[in-house]
Amino acid sequence: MSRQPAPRITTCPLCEAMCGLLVEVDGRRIRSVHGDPEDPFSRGYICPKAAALADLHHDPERIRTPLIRTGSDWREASWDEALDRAAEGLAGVRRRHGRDAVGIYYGNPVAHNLGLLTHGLAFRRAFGSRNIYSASSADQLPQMLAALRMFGHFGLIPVPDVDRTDFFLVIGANPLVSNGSLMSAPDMRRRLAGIRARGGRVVVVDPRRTETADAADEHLAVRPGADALLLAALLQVIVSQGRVRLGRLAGRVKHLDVLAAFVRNLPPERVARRTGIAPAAIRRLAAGFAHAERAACYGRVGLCTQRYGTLAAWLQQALNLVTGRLDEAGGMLLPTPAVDVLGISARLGWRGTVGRWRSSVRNLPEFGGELPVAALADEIEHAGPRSVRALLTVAGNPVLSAPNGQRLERALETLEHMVAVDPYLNETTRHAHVLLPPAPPLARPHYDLALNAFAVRNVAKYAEPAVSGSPGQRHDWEILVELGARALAPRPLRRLVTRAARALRPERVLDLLLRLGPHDLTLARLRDMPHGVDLGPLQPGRIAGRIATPDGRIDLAPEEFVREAHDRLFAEADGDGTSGLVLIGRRQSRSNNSWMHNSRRLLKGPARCTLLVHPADAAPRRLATGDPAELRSEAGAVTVPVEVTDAIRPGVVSLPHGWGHDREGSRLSVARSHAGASANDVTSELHLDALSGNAAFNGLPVTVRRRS
Ligand SMILES: Nc1nc2c(c(=O)[nH]1)N[C@H]1C(S)=C(S)[C@@H](COP(=O)(O)OP(=O)(O)OC[C@H]3O[C@@H](n4cnc5c(=O)[nH]c(N)nc54)[C@H](O)[C@@H]3O)O[C@H]1N2
Ligand SMILES: Nc1nc2c(c(=O)[nH]1)N[C@H]1C(S)=C(S)[C@@H](COP(=O)(O)OP(=O)(O)OC[C@H]3O[C@@H](n4cnc5c(=O)[nH]c(N)nc54)[C@H](O)[C@@H]3O)O[C@H]1N2
Ligand code: SF4
Ligand SMILES: [Mo]
Repeated sequence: MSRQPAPRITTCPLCEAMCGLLVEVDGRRIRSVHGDPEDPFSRGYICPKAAALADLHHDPERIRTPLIRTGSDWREASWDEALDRAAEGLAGVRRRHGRDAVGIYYGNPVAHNLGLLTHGLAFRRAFGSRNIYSASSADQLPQMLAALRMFGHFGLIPVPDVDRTDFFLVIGANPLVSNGSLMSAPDMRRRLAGIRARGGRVVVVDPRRTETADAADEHLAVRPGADALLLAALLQVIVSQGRVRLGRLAGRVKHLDVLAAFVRNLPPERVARRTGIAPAAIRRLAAGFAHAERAACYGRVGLCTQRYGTLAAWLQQALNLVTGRLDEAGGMLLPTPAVDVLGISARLGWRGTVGRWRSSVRNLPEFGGELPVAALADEIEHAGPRSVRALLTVAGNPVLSAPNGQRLERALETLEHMVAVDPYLNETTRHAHVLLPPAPPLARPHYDLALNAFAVRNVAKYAEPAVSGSPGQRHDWEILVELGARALAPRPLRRLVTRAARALRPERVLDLLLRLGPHDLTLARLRDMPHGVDLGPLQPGRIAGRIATPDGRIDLAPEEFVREAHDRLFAEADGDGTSGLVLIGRRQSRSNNSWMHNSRRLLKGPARCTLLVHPADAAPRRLATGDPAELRSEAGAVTVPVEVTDAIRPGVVSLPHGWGHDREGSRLSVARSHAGASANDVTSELHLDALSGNAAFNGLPVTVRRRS
């Protein structure tokens, strides 16, 4: 009998919850993945996706050798040849058309990848292109812009202190399924139950009665895109009843008067029709939130990815501020992560920038060096001095993730050169000329540099690779280093540049950053605590010292926001907005954005990519569960099976994104057999949050009809 080796300890890199894992390994084979009961943060909790990390690792269709396109087919190539080809293509376009002609898209998994975080920024800067894109502008950009204007730093996004709050107001988020976002908090079910067990309240504002709403005390089925109005009305009630309490930040806040004057015109009665929420319910919510001993108003993807995303993000934070919830225990706090990313970036002068340049076609603003992904197809298609002629995608699948994926897909076909750093030949990467596949997650060291800055407890954990790498594998960061040196450094210097950049391994950078951090940690000390270390609850009183506006005060009513609100929100409040159907999205426990769909274990069971339709909308269209329906917008149409349910608000239909795996030329046979349709074949790149340029996936006007 052979003895089982001890399981390897690591962290799940699939979502923001940072769950601790125990991985049983047999040689090169992963036998099982379990939750780590000794992880001080997740305490054994995992979701169904963790086990699928083994499927990802062993997936025969995961690309392991670089590929070079030959017409409509691919051939395997050595790293040397593939990197040369990739770099020459990028360098050639740069030489012929200038530095802006090379575009880069960084996808969501970058945030979970230590090496891409330590080396990705320098790589991007080295290219010096104004055509940088990322998933941020399909996600949390409104919250970043609100943070920049209010607090002076785009990363100053406080986290709900869920473990101590008595009133948790959740707007446009479904943490029981998503496992939390800008709120790393494994096992949200336990945490929400904890709030209720100590006599607190959970209120969910969402057009769908979600899993989180089911576990809450109250669900308010808001109409999509009306959150800014709802928040303004909550503020109106609080201001008019004299319940403003600025708390410890009182001396640091300006423009309360401007905010008060603005919300005065938006009482509950005026917004009731557009929000779909009765004035009495709004008043009750305002009173409950203001009265609670400790309260936190949290908003996420549903709040951001809508036409008033930035206004909603601003008013969400304003509500926390005027009720004294910001910087208080049980309210909204700033973590003290072991790597102080906020402090370091502030010291380096990276507080955020807006509008230093604009997209060529629609004049959308740059933010933090990036243009909105909703502008990418424009910037490829138009002929101009700054148009994108070559594209590099790193850990991104924008054909399925960006609004109007079909148009983007057509644009990709016109590129002179495209390189993808990605482990799969999928809907996006099939358009590449060179595919550079990184080592899989369980073969890399792990530390959550970004997500710890948004965790509901201060924790730190470093994990060695759970599985030894295969010969010849390259990590993402190594691929970027090699690619950058070959594309940008003069030939005689390439070896030197590569060697210097490779010597600065992510672990070394991490060690340095830990030493600069507030907990006196080093990599060596973290190595001695392989399950991770608990660094205590979040501390109140940290925000004041982090305010980075020029006058050192928090702006409760940034001028640009108030102007935009005046221009559009009042019209929105009084507009009809009742005609026709609108589309929203949803996330699912056994799905991960646009990928992880090649795991049989995750995909088994009934079809997931269904259109939720309320009975009142289904009946006149003669739609029953299982019927195929055509979902159409001005941008495009898909056919999807219907699921009739009263969990969705009348007038709203919901389709998850990240599906549509039936495109030719991808290598995803399991995903193909559960293809579904891409929600982003229907969403529009023209439907935006005007202030930030963030995609407004939600609240899009659509029609639905039966397909025979
Ligand atoms: N309609 C609609 N669209 C949406 C959303 C929505 O709610 N509705 N949500 C938006 C949001 S919040 C986001 S974050 C975006 C996400 O959209 P993307 O940025 O496209 O990210 P993913 O869909 O996660 O795709 C990940 C890609 O990275 C590859 N990959 C996975 N791990 C690694 C790795 O370690 N290294 C490398 N190099 N590649 C890797 C995968 O194979 C896949 O191609 O989608 C957005 N799109
Ligand atoms: N299992 C799983 N987990 C994930 C992901 C995944 O794909 N699968 N993706 C990860 C990523 S990239 C992210 S960013 C996070 C996102 O984390 P969350 O924001 O918690 O995730 P969603 O489920 O998209 O929740 C958005 C909610 O907003 C609602 N909504 C839509 N429109 C509106 C509106 O106008 N107003 C209001 N109030 N609500 C609205 C939707 O019905 C939905 O319930 O999840 C992460 N975790
Ligand atoms: S919730 Fe699931 S996907 Fe997210 S980190 Fe935990 S195990 Fe991984
Ligand atoms: Mo996201």
